[in-house]
Amino acid sequence: MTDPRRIYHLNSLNTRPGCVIYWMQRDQRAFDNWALNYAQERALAMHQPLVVVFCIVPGFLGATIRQYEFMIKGLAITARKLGKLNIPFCLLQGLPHVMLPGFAEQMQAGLMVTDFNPLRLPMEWKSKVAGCISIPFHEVDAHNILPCRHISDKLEYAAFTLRKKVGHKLPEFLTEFPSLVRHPVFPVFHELTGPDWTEVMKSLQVDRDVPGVDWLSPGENNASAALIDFIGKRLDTYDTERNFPNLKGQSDLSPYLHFGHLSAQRVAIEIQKSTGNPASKQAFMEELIVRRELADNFCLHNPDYDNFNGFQPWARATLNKHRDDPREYQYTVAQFEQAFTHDDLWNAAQREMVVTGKMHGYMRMYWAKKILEWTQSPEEAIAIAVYLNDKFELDGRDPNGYAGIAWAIGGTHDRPWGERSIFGMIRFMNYQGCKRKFDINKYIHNNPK
Ligand code: FAD
Ligand code: FO1
Repeated sequence: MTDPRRIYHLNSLNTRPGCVIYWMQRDQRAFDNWALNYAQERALAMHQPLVVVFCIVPGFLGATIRQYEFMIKGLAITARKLGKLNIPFCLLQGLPHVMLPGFAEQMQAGLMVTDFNPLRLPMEWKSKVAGCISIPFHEVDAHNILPCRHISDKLEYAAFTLRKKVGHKLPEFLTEFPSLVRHPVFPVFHELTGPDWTEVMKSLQVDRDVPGVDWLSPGENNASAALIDFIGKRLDTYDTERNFPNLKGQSDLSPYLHFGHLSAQRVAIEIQKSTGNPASKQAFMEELIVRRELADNFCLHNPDYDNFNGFQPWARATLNKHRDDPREYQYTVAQFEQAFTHDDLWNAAQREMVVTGKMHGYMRMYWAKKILEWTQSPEEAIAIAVYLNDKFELDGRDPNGYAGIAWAIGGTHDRPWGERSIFGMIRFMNYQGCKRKFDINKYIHNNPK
């Protein structure tokens, strides 16, 4: 059974007999998906059909054809898996509150289930849908191992405050998943022909200037293969190699985790079972559980997660104090986007993101901090960092990104450091520091103009 602490009622209506709809958004997978498991539990209890629906909304937070192609190819794979389990997958195109009420009527639904997402736009979608439907509407946290709404009811100050809450509760939630069963009831009325995926891709109204990437393939199967590959080949050196941009020390799982092709809980279960180097396992679980779930907590409890007002008071004060400090360099968003700065290392990081759709984690810190240094204000810096991150990163438009940018530019989840110009007491990083840490010429050479 799905742990009730994962479930949040978006309205207070009681379930009535009828088809159960899972409105899939963030957790785009058939397996290891608590929201889908819960929807099936409820449908089986009422001997009702179960239907999965996804609403394609063009232009989501600046996403381009790069991210939509990755997402849609992944959805097609999940749709096939669901079809084999007698669970139809329906694709709607348009705003959820416009499309879903009619769909629920048509399906004579008795319950709508959706997954958890702390971002402003998906939350707005949900409250609008809740206002337009007359059936119970339940949200299930299928993204976090420890349900975000349950593990903390406030904005956590830093990793150590959340880690304390995660620590002793983890075994309660880090459990195996129940398996989906072949659904015994199929909706009798509704021509449930699968979507025409080619047509969907062709008709999408999105920016088509950012090419897709070919170094990783989308969908649940490729995500599971990537996890097995990481555990087998790179987990052991994660703690010593993950922060070196010239090494392939990270897992490269973030695009799969972002689109929900892979469950973080599945990752944690498999890492825990592995016989790898304990220091690496611990380091990885810290990032996967504490850092990642801290980002969801940040976005859920901080409405200004993507702007200056969302910084801690100490950070706003120190950045205000240094607001008028002279900037030795200053660039426009176009110059940043074209990697036209004076700094060859920063330009290489920008090119890595533009070309591959995934900048190395260590370089993301340097990259964002230099945008603060080379723009007129922290507000402009955040706007540019969010714009570029969400346009080019496969894993962009994610709480991890907003928390990462707030950390780099506004000291979120960090502490004050020695005061200096422009940064004030926000942690500083510089070219020399990178030069001392790794072979920057090799990194620059690996990300050519
Ligand atoms: P690994 O090191 O293998 O980590 C495994 C998983 O742990 C990641 O997939 C992620 O889910 C989680 N994780 C690791 N580091 C962090 C972190 N610092 N914060 C939160 N979760 C973490 N992450 C995104 O998913 N999307 C973004 O748009 C994004 N933008 C960032 C911007 C800046 C300025 C900074 C400083 C960080 C950003 N991050 C972002 C966080 C982190 O850099 C990436 O999650 C990581 O590099 C993804 O690569 P990986 O999966 O190979 O990481
Ligand atoms: N969620 C949807 O429900 N519909 C969409 O059309 C959609 C597009 C999209 C494009 C890029 C991207 O990175 C995410 C997108 N999402 C969409 C949301 C995504 O599944 C997550 O809910 C959010 O990114 C939060 O992590």
